[in-house]
Amino acid sequence: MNSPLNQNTVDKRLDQLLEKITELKEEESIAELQHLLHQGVDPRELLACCMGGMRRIGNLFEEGRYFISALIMAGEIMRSATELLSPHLTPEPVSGGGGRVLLGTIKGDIHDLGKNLFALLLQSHGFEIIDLGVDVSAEIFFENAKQQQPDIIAISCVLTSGIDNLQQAINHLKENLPHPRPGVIVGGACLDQRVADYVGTRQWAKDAAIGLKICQQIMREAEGNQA
Ligand code: B12
Repeated sequence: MNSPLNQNTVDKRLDQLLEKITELKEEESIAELQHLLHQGVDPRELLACCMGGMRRIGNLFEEGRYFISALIMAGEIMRSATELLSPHLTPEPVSGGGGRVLLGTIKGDIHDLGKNLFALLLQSHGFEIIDLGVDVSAEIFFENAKQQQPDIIAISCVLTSGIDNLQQAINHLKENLPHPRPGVIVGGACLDQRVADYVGTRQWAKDAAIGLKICQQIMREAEGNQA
């Protein structure tokens, strides 16, 4: 659906939405999101605006102007926004055709909103998700990988303080899983090339859409090896 609002109006409304989110006005933010969605504004633009709000709240927290209660409220806003936007962001879940993905957030980290968005995107492209939740240790990833035999293990890491646990989990999986080993992909806000090198993985993404492409590539390579 094309938006009846012109781009200038949309940009202005998105700026206002960003302000509302940053000020932690949950009800107003969700009402505005609903309104803009009905006006035909691209849900990806709306999601990007919410994530921008999260970054601003995070920065205010770092500067000591917001406290932990603000992060909790931010999480609630992001959860409601994701619930509202999800059906509009991805096609209907497709069953089969992708691969099996064992997914979890690394030990010490309880952020799950990004992980859940990534799971949703994968499901809508035919992947089956086995979600281990948050605060998942190397041993739990390993035990589940042994039992469930996934094609891919995907680990979310948002906190910088989770990086050592991430490295430990990747080493544990590399050392103990028998060949052919599932592909491992890591993702989340704290990932960059330096972190990926440090934890010992080639496959990483800061963004769920790039993560999906990498998972599809891993599946193509695995099929190529079987042929
Ligand atoms: C909401 C929030 C919380 C909520 C989380 C609620 C929840 N259920 O997830 C709560 C209140 C629990 C929380 C707690 C804390 N938080 Co917090 N939190 C945030 C905040 C504001 C938003 C996070 C969010 O949901 N973003 C939206 C999602 C959709 O984005 P995302 O996670 O980046 O995910 C995207 C990608 O990264 C990717 N992705 C994610 N996972 C994966 C996995 C794979 C495999 C792939 C491919 C892709 C992928 O896909 C998503 C879409 O593209 C951020 C600020 C920010 N800049 O993001 C701080 C932030 C992450 N938190 C921070 C901190 C410090 C904390 C605390 C330590 C605070 C404290 N003193 O207690 C605790 C830690 C608790 C713990 N042990 O985990 C810091 C982290 C700094 C750092 N570099 O380590 C941030 C950056 C704030 C800041 N600027 O200081 N937090």
